[in-house]
Amino acid sequence: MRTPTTLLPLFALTAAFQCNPPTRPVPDAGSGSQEPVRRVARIINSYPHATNAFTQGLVFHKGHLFESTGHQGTLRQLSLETAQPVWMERLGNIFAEGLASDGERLYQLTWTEGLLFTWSGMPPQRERTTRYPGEGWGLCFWEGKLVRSDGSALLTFHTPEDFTQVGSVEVTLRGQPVELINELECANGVIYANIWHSSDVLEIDPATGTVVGVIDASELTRAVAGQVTSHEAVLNGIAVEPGTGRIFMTGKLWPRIFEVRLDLVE
Ligand code: DDQ
Ligand code: CA
Repeated sequence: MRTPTTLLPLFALTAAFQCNPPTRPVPDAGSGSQEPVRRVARIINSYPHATNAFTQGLVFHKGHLFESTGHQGTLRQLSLETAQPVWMERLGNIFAEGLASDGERLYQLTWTEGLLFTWSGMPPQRERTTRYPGEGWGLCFWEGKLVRSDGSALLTFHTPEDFTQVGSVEVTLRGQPVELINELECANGVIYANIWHSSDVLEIDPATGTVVGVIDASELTRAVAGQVTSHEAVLNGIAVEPGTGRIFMTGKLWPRIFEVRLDLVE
């Protein structure tokens, strides 16, 4: 039994020498993966948000801010002046999810009901209900297609007309799949995405699924930390205002909607 113990230090030394690069480490050596840029979300403005709004989708539509909420689902038009919605429609016992605009219509997912609601007009009226398989989490509109997340690492692309699936990409960070992709926002050439129960927001290349940026939004979760009680009151809700480029973020049951600036971390 003495032989292995005396041999061990020599073996460990040899293994360490073989496994560690002799000089400086090479980032992403051999993996072909891409190192994302790092940003931090800084709060530059703060507005009231209804603390009964279980935010699942946030998007600008025809110049107004709209929100989709879960549990006893709603679609609501918001103003930044008051937490009270300007306009709201209740969906009864339907858990509404991601919300997207193609400029003409609003598209609203449901979590497990398998129903997509299409709204048109102002105030919006429910025009169509379309069935789809699987779960609905986040939704945004990119180059003529609706992009859906479903809690996995997959983003699926659908036609707005009948929600036929026409493609998909896997979201990968440094070559590894990222699960639990939630609320989405298509803007600035990327898909911004919340990860469920995380204060990191991803920037995803829509063509490949590659995460090209990671935004630390923990300043927002810290700002509401003392004001939310539910464990499910997580960051969820990203909207970029067309024209101005202003970026808004909120969370489920949060008392505030924040306007943020994204600063590059050098
Ligand atoms: N999702 O947003 C991650 C898709 C759903 C979050 C649901 C968290 C609350 C669970 C309560 C279940 C009551 C039907
Ligand atoms: Ca959004």
